[in-house]
Amino acid sequence: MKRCHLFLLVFSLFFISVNVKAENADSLYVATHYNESEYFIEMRDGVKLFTVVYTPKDESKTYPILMNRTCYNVDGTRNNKLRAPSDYLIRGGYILVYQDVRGRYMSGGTFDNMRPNIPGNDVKNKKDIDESSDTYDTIDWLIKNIKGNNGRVGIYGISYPGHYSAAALLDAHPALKASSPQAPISDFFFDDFHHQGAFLQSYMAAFPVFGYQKDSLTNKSWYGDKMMRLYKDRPADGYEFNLALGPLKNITEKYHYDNFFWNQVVEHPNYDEFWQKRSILPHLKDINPAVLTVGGWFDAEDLFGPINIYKTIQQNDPDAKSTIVMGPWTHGGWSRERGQQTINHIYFGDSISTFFQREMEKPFFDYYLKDEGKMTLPEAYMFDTGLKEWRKYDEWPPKDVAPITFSFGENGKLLMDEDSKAGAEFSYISDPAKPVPYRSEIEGLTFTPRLFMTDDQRHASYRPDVLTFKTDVLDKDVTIAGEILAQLVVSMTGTDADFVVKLIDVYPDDFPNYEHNPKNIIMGGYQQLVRHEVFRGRFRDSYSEPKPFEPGVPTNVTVPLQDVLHTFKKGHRIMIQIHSTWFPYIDRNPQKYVDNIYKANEEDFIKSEITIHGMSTVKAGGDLPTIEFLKKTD
Ligand code: PG9
Repeated sequence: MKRCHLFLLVFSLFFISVNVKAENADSLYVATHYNESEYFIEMRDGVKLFTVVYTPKDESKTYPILMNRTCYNVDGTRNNKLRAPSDYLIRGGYILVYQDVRGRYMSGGTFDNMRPNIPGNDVKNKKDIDESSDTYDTIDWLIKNIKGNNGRVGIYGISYPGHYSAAALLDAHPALKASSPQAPISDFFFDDFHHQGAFLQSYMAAFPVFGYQKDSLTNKSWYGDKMMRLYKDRPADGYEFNLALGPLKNITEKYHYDNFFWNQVVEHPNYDEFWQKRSILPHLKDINPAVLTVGGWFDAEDLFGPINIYKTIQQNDPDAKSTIVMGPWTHGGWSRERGQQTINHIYFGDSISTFFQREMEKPFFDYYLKDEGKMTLPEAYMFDTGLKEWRKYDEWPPKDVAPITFSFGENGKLLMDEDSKAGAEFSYISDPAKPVPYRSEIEGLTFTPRLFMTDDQRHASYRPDVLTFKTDVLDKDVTIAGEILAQLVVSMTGTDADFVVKLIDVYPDDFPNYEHNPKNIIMGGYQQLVRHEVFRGRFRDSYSEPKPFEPGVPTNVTVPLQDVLHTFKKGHRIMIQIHSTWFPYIDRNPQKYVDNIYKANEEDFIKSEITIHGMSTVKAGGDLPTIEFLKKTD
């Protein structure tokens, strides 16, 4: 088999395993307990969506329908090869349904990334189509045509399928009683491809999957040759490979020149109407079905999504039947059980995914779709990633938690609830030609970033272009539960900059090594990343109207980090790092203001001396005030 075919096979298996759960139920069980059938269900505009249906052979009773809509090919769930949902649900007495969304694989129509929702005052009769109307039409057909259903429907999915599970909530079909958006994408300007306006260059290789329309109904990928443009060289070192690429415009010229999604990203560098209309957040109102939103605290792809979908539903409808679960997982990790739950070098406990599947996910669907069991799920079921234990909350973020205010002292001292010395300044030279590596280890060309979310930050601490502040050794446990907001006052010699803010747990020097790690991974003194965020400074006053900095003028930049629940244990230290490049996780800011960084030239990339002024603070914990311009709909 040719190398490139072998690679495509490996890549497809990786992609399926990452985006559709590892095979849970053995095919023999499925073959002996289910009948499989396949349909092309007609939508209101005549487009037909390919749908695979598994009905229990035992026809003595009726069953709820549990559906999954995906852009990643339902072919993997045909012929009894189910990979979702969990084994508990596959063996739990449900009619299981899997559908290719519009424009993907065996379904008709045209694909649109994060297809804009078009609210209709009468969803049943609105003429416009979107994921909400496609879900409505599918449910309507299933209820009327699939024998043995009990008239109730649930939907679940991870990542893009998680987004479709959230879209199902909008003008929901009356039979839809429960939805579990898991690692759902909410808005591509804050999930996946961008963080607060900065482009995730670590996603560069993912674009072929989403940027070409297929020209026929097919259960095979049609973009493999575009993937190979990038992977044929099989770079061993993603940092070097991306640095050698130079400005982003070289990616357009060399790889993605005919990719419609890449070209949309290039033409829409700001949070304009193109992105705003693709956000699901403004539409999450009047939610009737029960919602179980699930996320991973160390999900490098969709962490913004679950947290903000849950918070938006809560804000719009405090009485909604809505629960959030956040556990020690990477993207979709809760669907995979390996016994020991480890993320890169860090161990979090055993059978954590099983606990979620058995004690949270299955009881949720059993209760709302079958009236079985009791609803004992809390408002928020959150895993403390420092104590490594589950916690239940009546509200999230907790309002009864007083935030800690961190500020920056001399000699790298991180101050807690203590002001920095008047006039204190901390400077570094940020050089886009020598960006801060985002990994502690060498990795090749990523499809998406993953393992850095708990990575050791000592390689960054040693660098002069990384400001590192740490507390004294803690004499008691310190828990941070809730939101984090960095309010920086910055100045620079350039006219644009990015700001990376990191919250880090520094282990004691005598912390024992973990058995699952290679011998060279020293846990004593480990600087574990707990939370990070990136902010492209040009968007400091508005995501849709960027502006340059004035050299030398102290300027406010607010960096909202995603929520955490982490206890820094006695004997540990709390660390905060600030820097302005993080590569190739994000693209390099030229640091000379240009209108569109995707079209910047080599000569636009300049060194800049950046100063963080002492009045900067990082507030952590509790329910912090929402900064007006940070609201996602301008
Ligand atoms: N949110 C994930 C993703 C989207 C786009 C590119 C790469 C990953 C996912 O759907 O798996």
